[in-house]
Amino acid sequence: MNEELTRINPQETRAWAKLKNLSEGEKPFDLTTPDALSPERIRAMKSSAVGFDFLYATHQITDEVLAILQQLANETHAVDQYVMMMSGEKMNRIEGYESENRQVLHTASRNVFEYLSCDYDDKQADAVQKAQSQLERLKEFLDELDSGKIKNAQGETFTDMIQVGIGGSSLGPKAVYLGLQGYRQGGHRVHFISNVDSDDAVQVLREVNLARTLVTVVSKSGTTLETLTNERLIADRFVQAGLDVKKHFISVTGEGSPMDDPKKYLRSFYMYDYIGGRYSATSMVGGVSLGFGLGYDNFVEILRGAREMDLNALKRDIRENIALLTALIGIWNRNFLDYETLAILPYSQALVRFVAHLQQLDMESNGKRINRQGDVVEYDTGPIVWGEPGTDGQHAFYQLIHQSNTIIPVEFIGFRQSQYGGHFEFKGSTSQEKLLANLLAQSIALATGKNDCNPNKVFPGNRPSSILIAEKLTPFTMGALLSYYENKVAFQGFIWNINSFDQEGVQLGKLLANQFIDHFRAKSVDANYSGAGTDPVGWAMMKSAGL
Ligand code: G6Q
Repeated sequence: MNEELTRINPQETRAWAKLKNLSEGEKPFDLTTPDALSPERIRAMKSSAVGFDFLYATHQITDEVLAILQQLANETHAVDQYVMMMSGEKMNRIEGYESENRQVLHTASRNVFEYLSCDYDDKQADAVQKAQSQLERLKEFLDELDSGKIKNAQGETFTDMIQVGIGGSSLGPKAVYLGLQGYRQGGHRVHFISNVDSDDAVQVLREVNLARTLVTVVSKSGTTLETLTNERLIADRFVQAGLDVKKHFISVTGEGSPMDDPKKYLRSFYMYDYIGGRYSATSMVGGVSLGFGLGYDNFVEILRGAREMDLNALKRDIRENIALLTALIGIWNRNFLDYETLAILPYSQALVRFVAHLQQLDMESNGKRINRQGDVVEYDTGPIVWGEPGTDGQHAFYQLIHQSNTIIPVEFIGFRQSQYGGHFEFKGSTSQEKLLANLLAQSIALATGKNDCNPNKVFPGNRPSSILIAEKLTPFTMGALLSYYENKVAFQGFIWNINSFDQEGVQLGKLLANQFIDHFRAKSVDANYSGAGTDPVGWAMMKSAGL
């Protein structure tokens, strides 16, 4: 491993200094100047890959900025670091300190087609082989369900699956499942339970016939309290209904975790420590429920799309590598134009939970303040990511994006065709045309703004955005979109010299929650219990909250 590449301080590169000069010295490209958005600019600032067109003329960039962003990518060896990650180097580590110290191999979970072993050092070979073998086991299992070899006690097939898991063990698969409702197979439905709020579980349980329901419990560690609590709650319902838990429950867990117990489950699948939760939708974490809900072939198409996008990430020219280009424009916006947040606005109802997934992917990965040597960094890292599907958002929060003093860069996502192909025409245009017209209009409105003699009707403009557009949201496109964002986040982390693959920031809250749980437990067995002696602050909070 060339460790030097994971020690580069981006602030010390020549490109960083040049970008600083450009952003401070001159005014960055002003989208409101007359003819700023020429047809030539729009045509030139377009990159295409894996069925996506990425339109970025509506960012505050020039060819000069792009050239220096390319230099920044080169000086920080962004693509070389990506190759190191893909090849199985231990990229999840903080040098000189205790850390997860792991390989980062989510890309291996979709490197299951033509294996290009000559391209890389073969430290990923074992992960690829494991991914292939898990995929074969999944196919076998889904075939047995389809053929009726596996049935319930009444000899019926299964109609529903509940995925129990939280964070990375839920968000990605749920976003993808909801994203591909037009591709559901066999009338199968998948439900997701994540929150330890029992209302989440009870609501789902009311919607299914337990006798024909499978439950997939997903936890890499096998110790996550929310997931274990929900598993037990659901198992209790099965027992009350006279059903044999072992014939309905499946596990997806790490090898050797407390949940790795074949005696308890109908079938068990593995997830591996080299795949982080938020990067795991293309592993068995997504595989079991997506395979059940959308069919095995559609799951394979998701993998194919993701794999194609991973291969695009190997390109060194930023105009050809759309994830890297988006990452760099994001760095320009974050570090040089000082924009703190990023709105991701899909013009596709199917992507209703996709931004929630991206929020975790980006903010848990890059919401960091120390570099890979353990030093506090002197520059901003991951932005605050948020968003909702358009056009609903337009009637809600776009006011602030257009007219407040806070500038929010936007990444629009759209598709030329709808998933179901309904061509309802009203007032001379279809619903899809109206949707796309809105998407394009928003991007132009944010960029150019509008003058008015009434100050309340002035749109200042010069607000950056980009459009990522594909033909249709298919399983292949969905897989490519997942990987595009995973790669964007990883590229930003490589350039910022931070570890995008751990999540220490969630630990403290977990630890303190356990202290409160201890208070609740003690209170339930001893009416006179007072935690004030051991934990006066926590106890005062509990009492003040009436608990
Ligand atoms: C994701 C995080 C985190 C994790 C959940 C669930 O990258 O690691 O969100 O996925 O905490 O963990 P388990 O799968 O171990 O239950």
